Amino acid sequence: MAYETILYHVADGVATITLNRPDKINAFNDQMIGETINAFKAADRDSAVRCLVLTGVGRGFSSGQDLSEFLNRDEEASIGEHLRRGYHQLIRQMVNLEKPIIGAINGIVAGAGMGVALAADIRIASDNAYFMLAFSRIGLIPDSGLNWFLPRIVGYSRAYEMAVTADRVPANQALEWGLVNRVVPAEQLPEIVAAWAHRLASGPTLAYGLTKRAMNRGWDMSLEEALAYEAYLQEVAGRSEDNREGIAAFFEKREARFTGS
Ligand code: LHQ
Repeated sequence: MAYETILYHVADGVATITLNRPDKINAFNDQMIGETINAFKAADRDSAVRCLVLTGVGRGFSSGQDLSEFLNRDEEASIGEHLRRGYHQLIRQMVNLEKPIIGAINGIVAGAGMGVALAADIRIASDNAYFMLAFSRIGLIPDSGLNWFLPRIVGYSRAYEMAVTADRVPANQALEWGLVNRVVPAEQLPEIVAAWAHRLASGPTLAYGLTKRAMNRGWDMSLEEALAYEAYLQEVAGRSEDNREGIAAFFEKREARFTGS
């Protein structure tokens, strides 16, 4: 499929989706939301893909919604409908996709771009990146799942502070708050992310996918429900080739060769 606002590339088990509207710091217009959803669907369907990377071209990951689409909107335009048709599908697609997604945070992250970044499973940020909620500066509330993701990741008070001040949270503070897993020198981001992606794509990816499902569903479960659900999913993992191979490799004192099956 030909994309115009993103780049999509698959190599060595890793699908890389690159937001590509650098003159607007990768602001999401309708086309880019649609193409990003389609790329995630393609990576989901492709059994050769075992790990995904989401990143951006230029000095930002994403500045959020392309505000030019809302500058002179007519009275009938519904932001709620825009969210339901676009961002909600994208966020769901990412969270329900049972393959690890690495957000390679290459710079500025603002507004809905932050919701998309937080829907990734692991975030590795360049040292010049910053996060900014931006919404309150234009009289809006956080959206794109941010009211769900952000307090769970950083705690309510930090999340609320970010929402009402719209202040920038630089990479080092983002690391301290748990918004990102690692901060790396900007020039080394591509190679460090590639090493992470290779590592994950060579792992027991069926188990990685089930882990993602267990942890995401677990947010809304009681302990009893979570115990029952993980026992059920462990039955599935326990019947995998990777489980057999992992145990054999342990006793043969060698590296396991996982296939994700
Ligand atoms: C942009 C944008 C942008 C268009 C930079 N749009 N052009 C959902 C549903 C419906 C409605 C509304 O919202 C939502 C969810 C949301 O995401 S709301 C939040 C939307 N995002 C923002 O409010 C952030 C707007 N951008 C900024 O505040 C700044 O650009 C930041 C702080 C991100 C970066 O500042 P600078 O480094 O100083 O760069 P800049 O402002 O000079 O931007 C570079 C260019 O990119 C510039 O264009 P120009 O033609 O002057 O070079 C900006 O107009 C354009 N751009 N963000 N979201």
